[in-house]
Amino acid sequence: MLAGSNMKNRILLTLAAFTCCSFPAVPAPTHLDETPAQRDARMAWWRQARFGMFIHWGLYSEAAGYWQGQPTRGAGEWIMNDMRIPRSQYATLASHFDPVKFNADDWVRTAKAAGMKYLVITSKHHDGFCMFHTRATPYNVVDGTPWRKDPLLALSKACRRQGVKFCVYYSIMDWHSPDQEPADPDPAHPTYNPTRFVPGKKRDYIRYMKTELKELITQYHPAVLWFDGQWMNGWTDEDGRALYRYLRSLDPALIVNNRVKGAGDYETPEQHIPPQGLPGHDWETCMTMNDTWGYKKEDHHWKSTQTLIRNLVDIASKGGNYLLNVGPTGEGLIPEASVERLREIGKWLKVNGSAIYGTTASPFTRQLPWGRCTMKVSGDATTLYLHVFEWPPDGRLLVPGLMNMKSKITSAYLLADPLHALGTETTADGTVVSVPASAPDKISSTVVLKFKGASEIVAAPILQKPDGSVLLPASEARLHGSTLQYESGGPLDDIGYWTNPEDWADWEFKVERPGKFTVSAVIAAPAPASFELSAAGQTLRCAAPVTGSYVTFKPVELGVIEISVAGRVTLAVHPVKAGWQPMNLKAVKLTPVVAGGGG
Ligand code: FHN
Repeated sequence: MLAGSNMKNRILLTLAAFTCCSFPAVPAPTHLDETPAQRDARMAWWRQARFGMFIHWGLYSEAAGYWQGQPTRGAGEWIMNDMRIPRSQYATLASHFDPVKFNADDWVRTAKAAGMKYLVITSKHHDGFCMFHTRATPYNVVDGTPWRKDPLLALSKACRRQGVKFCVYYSIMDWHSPDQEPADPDPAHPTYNPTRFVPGKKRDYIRYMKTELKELITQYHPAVLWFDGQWMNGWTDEDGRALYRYLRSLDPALIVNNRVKGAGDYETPEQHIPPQGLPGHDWETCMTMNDTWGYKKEDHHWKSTQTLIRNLVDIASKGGNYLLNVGPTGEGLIPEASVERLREIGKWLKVNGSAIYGTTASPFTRQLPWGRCTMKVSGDATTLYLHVFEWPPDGRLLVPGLMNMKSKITSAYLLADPLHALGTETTADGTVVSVPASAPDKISSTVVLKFKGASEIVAAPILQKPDGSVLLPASEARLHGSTLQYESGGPLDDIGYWTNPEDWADWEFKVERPGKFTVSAVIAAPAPASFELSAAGQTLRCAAPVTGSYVTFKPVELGVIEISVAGRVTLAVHPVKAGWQPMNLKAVKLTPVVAGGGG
């Protein structure tokens, strides 16, 4: 519970009363008279889980990104649409689908070893092919392929055996259904997306869909129904709410995502992490490990294990779940590059999992200069998990703004070395934890801070990172003027609407290690714009990079400034009024100039 106090900028965070995950007044529109407590109980395992495996597997996996020898430019699972493949030709893939190397227990073992607590697999993607034995259509993996096996049945049993929650994805949009057709048919190039209902056929399709969903719920018992394709023409919020009520009537414990439309239990940002999280909502970021959901044999653009682990930490620090995708091959194998990364993530979670599972969002409103924070509260005992990406070279890990903790801290230690107590002290800027010279883990090391009772977290100044740099993000800027505003939501995380050249922005930060700094910025500008950047009595005249749009951001080096005295510094950005054109500003960064070296 947050209680205002009489001191400016001081937020008395009574953590003891801060119960995990009970969000006030934002129950999903369940229409089932579910109380917040009942909803919390239903969501409890999902909130505890924090990390799941997404699996996109279907006929498109057999195509592997190629059709008649030509590569598709889009995602693997969109090949039918993007290569404009007529339904009858696409369906011939079924006659080759024979994933003899598929082993459900192996897939579940891979997910479990990675530390994933649930698994969401495509039961029917937009292409309409059903990866389970449905009575509603013969266009399914048992009746329609030489393989004649039901992978979802095998996976649901393997998940139950191994203690992983089994969940299914289902696309409302269906490029194969006779009840749907391309919304704007182009006889020359029959792309399917988006579809619309064939006039008079919507009820038939909904009946078909409910038949399949009832089969999935009653025979495969998914814990989550993950809808998609809700953007097709003619599917309405009310249709989504009616479907949500129907599904929850079949299984009151079922969790449904927001893409059923008009209802749903959690938000589903895709391929990005909301910069501020989605406070007051349950949410899950879904993300590919390369650039495609469904398998493409040529897509080797794999994210590093460091990126994937830090994404998991960042998401958990904002109170979300991470649904990380694998795209198995037509033979039924998860690509080795995915397996390698999952194995490494699993090793990291073996040591650091308690700092992820069942945690809630960071209590700090400002991003920490060295990494992220997750939290657990139990009664009047609070545990902060400090996820350190950038290890302090001087062995002093400052937690900015965490004040008056001396008498409250009951223990401080590394998760990797819990028997070795770490010293703590309170300074004018916050609590300092004395840590060893080297980090236990180069990707992210967890420092545990346990304390009893309320803590005081004050809005601390932005501080130098361990490497001496200073990051000034849009979210921390002070905005001055009539139209300027911070934009967030989706991948947006910038200062925008800079239409008035009288408007300006500044940041206050604290420098403990003075010196020369190369100043850079990340800017999006459709037209030329000039601005002045001033700090420590110096002014740089700068030109924004013309990036072609307000959402195409590029880094640009602006010059060098010298901060010769330690202490608080204000950096301001003012438009040059003559010829001003709006630009969007994501961040400004100061990087120490290395003596005799580059910036
Ligand atoms: O079009 C689909 C896409 O193929 C994939 O399934 C993703 C996963 O969330 N959802 C849709 C795009 O938003």
